[in-house]
Amino acid sequence: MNQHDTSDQRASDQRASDQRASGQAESDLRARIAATLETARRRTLGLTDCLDEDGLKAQHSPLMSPLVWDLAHIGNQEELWLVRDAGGRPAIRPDLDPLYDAFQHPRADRPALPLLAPEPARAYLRQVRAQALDVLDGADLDPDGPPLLAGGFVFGMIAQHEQQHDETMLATHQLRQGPAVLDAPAPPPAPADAAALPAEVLIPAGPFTMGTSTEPWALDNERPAHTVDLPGYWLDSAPVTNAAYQEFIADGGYTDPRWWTPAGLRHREQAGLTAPLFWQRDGDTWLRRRFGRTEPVPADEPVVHVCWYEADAYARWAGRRLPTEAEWEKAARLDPATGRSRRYPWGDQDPTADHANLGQRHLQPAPAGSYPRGSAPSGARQLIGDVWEWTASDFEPYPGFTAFPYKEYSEVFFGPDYKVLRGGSFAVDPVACRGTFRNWDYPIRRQIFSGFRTARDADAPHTDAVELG
Ligand code: AVJ
Ligand code: FE
Repeated sequence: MNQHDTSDQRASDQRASDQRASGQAESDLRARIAATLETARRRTLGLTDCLDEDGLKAQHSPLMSPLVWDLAHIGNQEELWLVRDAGGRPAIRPDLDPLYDAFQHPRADRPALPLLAPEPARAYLRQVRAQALDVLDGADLDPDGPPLLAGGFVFGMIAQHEQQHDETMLATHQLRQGPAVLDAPAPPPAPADAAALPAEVLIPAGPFTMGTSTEPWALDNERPAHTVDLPGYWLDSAPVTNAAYQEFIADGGYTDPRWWTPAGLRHREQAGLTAPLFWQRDGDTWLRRRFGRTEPVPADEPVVHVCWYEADAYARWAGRRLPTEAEWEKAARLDPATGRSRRYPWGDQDPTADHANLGQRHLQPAPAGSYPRGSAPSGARQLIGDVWEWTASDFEPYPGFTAFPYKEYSEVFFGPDYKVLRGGSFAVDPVACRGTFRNWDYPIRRQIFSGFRTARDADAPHTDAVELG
């Protein structure tokens, strides 16, 4: 064999080994997708098997769909994207498309639609899933292939869609009257060092990379990566607690017009806001209803079920402000040692139970100061999990945004009507939560698992920061 043959042989060996490696990577990815879809389905069934037919068909709040609508809508989106679009297969139930199109019927109107009853809806989900898994088996997931399938994007999108509805369904459970049907262990108590955490951490001025162009399952609104330069700012080490929020209430915060924007004031009066949703006064103490049980409001837990106007008013009362979305993301992702933006506050590894309170493992936030292993380099904790954090920012596209794969996922919501929430709650699965993930809602909404933390400019005078306690 001459020199030439040998190098040809080496090149061909290398190609064969690359193919084996990429074949292995692709079968690992296929297995991960199947497991991710299965996790979502187990949660969907867990949230719906626990209620009877009437409980699933009822509208528990005009803000929410009946749970049977979410159920079949999950199946319909999976049919549209995985069976028809990715699989190129014929429609299974085209007659269902208009019923489960979120844009054709507002939530309040959905109970009046001729919806599938629970059992047929479950059968439809099984039928769609069997075909979706069959499509997955034959799909070319090459990261350099067509964008819908590249790296399994559309499968990831549908798993995230189902998990987002699982969070919405959990919010419906929280609004539902009647005896408790869900149960989960309480999160662990705060770690010993939580009480000694500084109230706020400094994020020095400078640029960072916001958004992503490389995360394979990132949705269109998280793209593309771009540089944002920020002045220095201080950010609360942990989300604002119930204890701190009670001080705002006790100080007359709800009725003091100094703390509210004109729109906030109007909404506060119209809606009669006096405390977070699900709270009630009992003599000198506050109680809350949580998934059908009434309990004292835990002092050290992040406040949840507040609207943007309440968060904004609290921040002004505290002599502070809500962080912008860019400030939130810089604190959550920038590694100052390398200048690189990471996937999560702790690094690039997927979240474990030690990093964050995610995935409906617990049906409440963990005490402020929890999850030291999930800390950001700045020392800020619980940026991921526990409560969605309201930011000061409107939901706007990043420079260079392109709608993908459909305008109705993000683009139609851009503009000043919606505020951005970051970081995910105890109710969202890790697949639909990361340092770049953007959620949005109207500033009046508070049935979602929403809390907040506050910030101030680095050059602003220091006011009495509220102690974590
Ligand atoms: C991203 C949570 C605002 O629930 O309206 C579900 C997610 N999009 N089905 C929503 C979504 C389509 C969306 N949020
Ligand atoms: Fe949906």
